[in-house]
Amino acid sequence: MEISRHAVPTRNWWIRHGMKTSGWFAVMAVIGLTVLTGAYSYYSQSVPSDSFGCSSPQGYLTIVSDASGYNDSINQPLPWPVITVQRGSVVNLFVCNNDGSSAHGFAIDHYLVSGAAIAPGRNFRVSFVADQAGNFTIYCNIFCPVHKFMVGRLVVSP
Ligand SMILES: [Cu+2]
Repeated sequence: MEISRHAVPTRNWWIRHGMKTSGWFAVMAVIGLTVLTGAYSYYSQSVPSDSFGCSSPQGYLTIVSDASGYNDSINQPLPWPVITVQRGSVVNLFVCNNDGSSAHGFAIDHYLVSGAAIAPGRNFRVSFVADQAGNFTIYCNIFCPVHKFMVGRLVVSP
């Protein structure tokens, strides 16, 4: 009688402890999965797989920014690229950051003064009416490894 009374609580203690332990592991597993899922969705938002490669949308002029500047501008006479449009026309630009490691900026005097900082693998679209004629500098508005080579020009002819 005495032995069984002692034995039962001891055995129960181990069972309860075992259940608590497996319960704790289950909680940790759920937390771990949640963290992993969160990390995965953050990662996939940061680096969309379809951005690398820079396939241009219909009707957009494409500017690829990477370690070679804008459209290989480090190997071209600056400003590069030079985009020429008629005054009054709609300008659709697709700026694609194809750089695996560095963000690049994109700004245009008068037309896109606020500029955009484009993370690696991301792209940026901008459309505007070229309502003012003249020469407008296209430039990178954040510091990056090829910063001084990121100088292009938008020419709006009258
Ligand atoms: Cu830069």
